[in-house]
Amino acid sequence: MRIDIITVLPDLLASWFGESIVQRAQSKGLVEIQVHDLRTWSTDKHRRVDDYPFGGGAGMVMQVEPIHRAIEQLKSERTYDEVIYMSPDGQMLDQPLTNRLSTCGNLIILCGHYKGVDERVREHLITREVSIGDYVLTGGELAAAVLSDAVIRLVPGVIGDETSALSDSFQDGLVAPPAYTRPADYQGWKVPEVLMSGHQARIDSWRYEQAVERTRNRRPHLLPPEQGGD
Ligand code: 6GU
Repeated sequence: MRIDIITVLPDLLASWFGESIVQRAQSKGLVEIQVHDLRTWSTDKHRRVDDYPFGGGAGMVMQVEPIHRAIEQLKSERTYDEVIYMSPDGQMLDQPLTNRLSTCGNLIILCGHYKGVDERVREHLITREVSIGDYVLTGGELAAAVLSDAVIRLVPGVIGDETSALSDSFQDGLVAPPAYTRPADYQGWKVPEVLMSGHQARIDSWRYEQAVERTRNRRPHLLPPEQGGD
């Protein structure tokens, strides 16, 4: 999988992807992340990529031309499955969307800034708009890092224990059950007996019940109505 990120803050993202599990995934050749400075495609001598909004009002708007040139150049080099624009009014990122994107070969992610992009970018160049929650960030970069991280960790081989991505919170529509490790009794705080019983079927059903109970309490919208969802 290859992800091309277009941003006005390339150093910020490059440092994030230069560390951690994502870096390991890149050195293993499982994913390739290329961060591009939008200013590279500016035609302005001051390398500007934004301008005042028509009709007036506060804040600057990112111009269509540099973004168009950036996306066209990338598209001339390879085929992309999606051109994603990170925006607080986009489709909410959740595990089903993350799963779908993890099966893609090549993605472009455009990070918004200022008062956002010229609407013609969204009309003509973008295939999907994604938000990471109902709150406003100063730019789309952190959101792009969140989306990329969530997607990359699902690529086979990226995280050590492959079954662990499948047993994540949300992966089966439930949050994760409680987990414990040694000691079995810490100053009187005890681990549930069933986990030490060695009886795998009983352990599995205990974990399932706990996951359902926790989902009902914390994320009822994930459950179907017959399991107490809303
Ligand atoms: Cl994708 N961008 C910005 N600027 N703020 C956000 C967001 C994205 N998602 C949630 N808040």
